[in-house]
Amino acid sequence: MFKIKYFLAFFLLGFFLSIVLHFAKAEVNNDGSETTVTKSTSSSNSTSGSNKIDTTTDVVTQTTVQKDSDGDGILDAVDPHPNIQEIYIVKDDNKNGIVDKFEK
Ligand SMILES: [Ca+2]
Ligand SMILES: [Ca+2]
Repeated sequence: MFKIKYFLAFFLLGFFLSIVLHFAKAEVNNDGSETTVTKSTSSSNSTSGSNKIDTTTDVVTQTTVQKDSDGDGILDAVDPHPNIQEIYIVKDDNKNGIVDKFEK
């Protein structure tokens, strides 16, 4: 009897988890960000006098997570070096020994 309770608990947990995963699918976009869309629908019936009113409400929640892999504060989508923090990138194109960033 005790094992049946555990079996039913795990079965119900798996069932609800599969429902949640069905409606909340994470999708990776081309720019490396992840988008999660959650949709829930609720309907209600009410009767006022002789009129029956059906109300359906759709709620769509979209969560987009932008990644910053190197943690330099520049999102991967616009970061010229997504795996190296920009503070470590030094350019001296005219070879005069002064970092180009400080010559402007
Ligand atoms: Ca970055
Ligand atoms: Ca970077």
